[in-house]
Amino acid sequence: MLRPTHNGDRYELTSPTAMPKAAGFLWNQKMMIQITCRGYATAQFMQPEPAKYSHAPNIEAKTFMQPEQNYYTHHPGRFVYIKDEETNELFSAPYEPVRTKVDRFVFSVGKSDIEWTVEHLGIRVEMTLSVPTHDVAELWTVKVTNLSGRTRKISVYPYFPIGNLSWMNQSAEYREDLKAVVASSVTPYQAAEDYWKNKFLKDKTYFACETPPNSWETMQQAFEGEGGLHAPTALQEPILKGGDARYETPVAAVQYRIALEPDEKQEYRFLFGPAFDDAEIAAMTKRYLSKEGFAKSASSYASYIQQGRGCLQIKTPDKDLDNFVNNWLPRQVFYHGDVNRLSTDPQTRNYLQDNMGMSFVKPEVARKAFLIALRQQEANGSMPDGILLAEGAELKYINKIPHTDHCVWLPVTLDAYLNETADYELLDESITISNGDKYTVFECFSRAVDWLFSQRDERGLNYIAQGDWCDPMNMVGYKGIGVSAWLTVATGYASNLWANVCELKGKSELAAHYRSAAKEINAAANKEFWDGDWYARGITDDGVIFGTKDDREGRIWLNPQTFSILGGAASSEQVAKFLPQIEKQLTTPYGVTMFAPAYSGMREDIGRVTQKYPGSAENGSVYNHAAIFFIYSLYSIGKGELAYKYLRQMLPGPSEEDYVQRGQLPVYIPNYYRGAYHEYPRTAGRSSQLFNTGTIPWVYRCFIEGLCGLRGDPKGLTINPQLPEAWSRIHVTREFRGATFNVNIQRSGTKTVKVVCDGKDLPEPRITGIKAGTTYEVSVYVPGGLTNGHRH
Ligand code: CEZ
Repeated sequence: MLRPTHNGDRYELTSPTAMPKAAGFLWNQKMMIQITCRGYATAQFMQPEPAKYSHAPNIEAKTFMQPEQNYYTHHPGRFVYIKDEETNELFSAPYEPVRTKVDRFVFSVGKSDIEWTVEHLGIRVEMTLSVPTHDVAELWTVKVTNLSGRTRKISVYPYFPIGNLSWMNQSAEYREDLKAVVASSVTPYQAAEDYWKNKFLKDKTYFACETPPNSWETMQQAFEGEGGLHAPTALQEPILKGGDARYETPVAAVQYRIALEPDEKQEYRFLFGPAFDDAEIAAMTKRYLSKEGFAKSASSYASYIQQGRGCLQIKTPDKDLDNFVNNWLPRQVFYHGDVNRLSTDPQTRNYLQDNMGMSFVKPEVARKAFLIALRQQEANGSMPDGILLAEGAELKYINKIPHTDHCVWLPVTLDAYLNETADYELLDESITISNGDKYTVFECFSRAVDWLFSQRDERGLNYIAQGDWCDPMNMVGYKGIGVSAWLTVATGYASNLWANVCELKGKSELAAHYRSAAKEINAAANKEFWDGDWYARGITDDGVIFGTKDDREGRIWLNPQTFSILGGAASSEQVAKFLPQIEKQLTTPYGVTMFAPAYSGMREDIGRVTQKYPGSAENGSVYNHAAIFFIYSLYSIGKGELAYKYLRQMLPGPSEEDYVQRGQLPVYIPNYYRGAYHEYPRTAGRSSQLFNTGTIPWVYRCFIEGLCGLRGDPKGLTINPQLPEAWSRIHVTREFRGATFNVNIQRSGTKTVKVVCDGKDLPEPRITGIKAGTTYEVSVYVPGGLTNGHRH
């Protein structure tokens, strides 16, 4: 039903019904499209704010991507109807809207294209989707082959719904001069000043055909008629009527009436996307809409995607894991780092973490991101809720709500960047912040950490305002009193990390200052939040501590435990107390949940997180971002076995049962899998299908620095692999500071890690004096003999 092909470069799903929401996604810096195996699509483009060119039939949908988004017959999608002209039988590819049980179905997700092969009634339909590297458009190829061994008369009808573009003005017609269905609209607005902003929006959607069709229909209702989308009325006639849409919902449906000899094939190409005017449609058609244009674009796009190949290739006993880590994980890292979730004002913590991933893929991009972010630092050292990336962009939605954690992510993400690059010169750059003051990058970091310390109550605990890392925890501290246990121990972590950097920059006094500040804040956390077996999550405006054993819901939360490990608040005795509690209360077969039990209804002193459906999103799901912090913290204290167990659970599969339960292809990690494992076992494990998540750079970091143990330091590469018990050896290729390391890691009788580099025994497990352009052959021997018979 589901298998990797082409060395893991693609995944193929051979059923349209087993995992109906299974999807792939493609993007460039201006657009993104997610499309399911059944043909439903969600596409966005930037102008510069996110916009759509294919809508729902009755509203102009202007929402975010929804978790577990639901599809329905009229949902935007890309389809091809096939009609047998002799028998009038009908089916559609890929599967919707007709939903015929076909003879063969393959949904094949690649890194730079998505394909379907569908066979029915002796006809094969192959559909391929690709996107350009720099422009906004979908490039579609549709091939039709006669497999029946006899001459056939068929009609091929691409059907691309455009949906409701505007309640003010919308229409569509077929334009012979452009060989395209062109839908026109006016983006609705009310305020006069918006006219001047909207004037240059791309209010047209076009469907351009390389081969002129025999007929067409551009009005949704005329196409569908009384037959409905399962058997559209227009398809019952020999020829589409060539109708237009006059303030009626537009559609792009065209017809090719053809005869095919046995084995004969017809190939069609289409371009679907938004445009400002006719001239743009003509120019796009000229650039792309030909066999050569498509081929050129495909190879350029493949090399763009290839830029995200990352710095790690692994060969372990787990082939599915290798596929993911070598092929798909760096792709998702690159997606986040290269397009910032297609937002003009990414949340500051997202922006910094997405760019943390770029430290491993394109470090120069990560470097630039620090500068862009710090130029927006406030005069008091705080960071804004979002980082503005486009001229004229504004902070919107969640970024208008005060969250108190953004400064934490500066030292945290800098740590990864410096490990990878040792670019300590970054700290000497001088920049001008939001109010015009000039600082060095080093000073900006100190000021950010100082700000975190300044935002504490008399007990030394960090205020939460309307949220910390957990966005929807909006009512713990909205009166200005409530505090966050997570943020308190995370401030300790940030302070310690910053102290390390101060030390390396030769500022020992400052280093001592930040170390003692961390000690002090950790002591406060221990005094106020330690509940005997684990840390609480916070104290509300009314002084109520929560996330403790007295709570029926939200009893134990992962984040405060995790960051108490990372920041040093927790002693090893405390860690030994809470780890079994996490195991007992938070683990599921689909990963470790962010807290449990999920809230069953609103707690007005905690906020809207408790109003989310129990087990979904932040309300007690396997929220992968929280889970990966935890896994990272386990690697940091040498608990590689446990870390790996949770890490492996983050990937769908490899059993069929697991794939079906999660409902997602192993080509990305979603932001959550449903939790509430005990309350709602039927839905537990179900994927959100959202591929935007801060989880990703941390997963990559866990594989590189944790499992493979190949972590950069100021002078070289420190080696400390943490192989899962069941593995006796792995092979790793690691690109690092311009050099290549071929590393064989194996278990041996050694007590400590031993490294042989290019035939020489090293005195310590660390390679220094690395020369760019060199390939190093490295053997690493890790403790743990080969006594266990189950090892691979
Ligand atoms: O958004 C994410 C944020 O982008 O939620 C994380 C937070 O750390 C990320 O910065 C945890 O709260 O209800 C909400 O506002 C939610 O918070 C969502 O918007 C959430 C989604 O999962 C987005 O993918």
